[in-house]
Amino acid sequence: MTSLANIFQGIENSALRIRDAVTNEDTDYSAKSNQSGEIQLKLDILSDLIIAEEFSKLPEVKSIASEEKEEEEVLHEDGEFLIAYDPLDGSSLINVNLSVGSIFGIYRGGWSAEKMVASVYVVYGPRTEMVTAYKKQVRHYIYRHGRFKELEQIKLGKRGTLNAPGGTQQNWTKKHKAMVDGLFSDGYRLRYSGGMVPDLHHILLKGGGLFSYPATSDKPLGKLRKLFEVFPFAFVYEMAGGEAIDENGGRLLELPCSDPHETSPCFFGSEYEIGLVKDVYGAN
Ligand code: AFP
Repeated sequence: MTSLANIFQGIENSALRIRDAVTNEDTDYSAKSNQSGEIQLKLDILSDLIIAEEFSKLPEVKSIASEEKEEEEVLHEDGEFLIAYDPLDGSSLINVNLSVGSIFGIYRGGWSAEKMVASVYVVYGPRTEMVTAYKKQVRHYIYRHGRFKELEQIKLGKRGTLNAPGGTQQNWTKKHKAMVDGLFSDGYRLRYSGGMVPDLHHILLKGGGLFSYPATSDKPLGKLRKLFEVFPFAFVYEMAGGEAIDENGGRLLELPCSDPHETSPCFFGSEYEIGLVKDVYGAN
């Protein structure tokens, strides 16, 4: 197996263990909070440990950075890849039994977005699915009868029908609210669960739409973390034929990242909806 295939296998192994934990363990809070100040569930900590343990078995993994850890951890000095991950995104949704996910960005030679070589996410819902973006292909797998079975590759249409607007409405700017209202007036349907992984997966599988998490009055730099959430999904969306931009209309994958826990306003979607964002935000 190639080194990356070993990493994908390590992610599959982690995913099955996390899926079991999500199904069987309770959803109590721990006494700790993460770097972003969010109180961690015991399941966040357990998922983080599971992934770190699986990657520590792979000599190709040089170091890991996790949303749940303060600092990068070196696993194998001679390893080739760096992996940033959010072990259990949306974990506050588990006790209401909505879907959650794990997100991985795989880098070679540094943590900057242009050094990303692959990205992967796993959705834990009624079914467990995995999506890998690598070498211009977005592959989709479903866990069925004891193995991940490959389905059709994912491709976004030029224009979709779904609208997933993140953040609290009262904290949106006027132009953002006008844009969201405009999409609804055009017939777009609201699809927002509060879990980035299932919400972005939904848009990818239904052919297109827009997911936005803008700058808001309470979070002027957005909520979603570049390294753990934004860059990996930007990589998937671009490879699926969509676009992923910030509020200035630039590619998210060209943003600098000086701190692993840095955030950015972000927009992911198909060509038509991203064109609208650029119009509204004055980037066209
Ligand atoms: P949690 O991991 O705290 O549940 O947050 C999930 C998340 O980071 C991301 O998955 C969602 O898209 C986003 O937060 C939702 O945030 P809002 O509730 O502010 O829209």
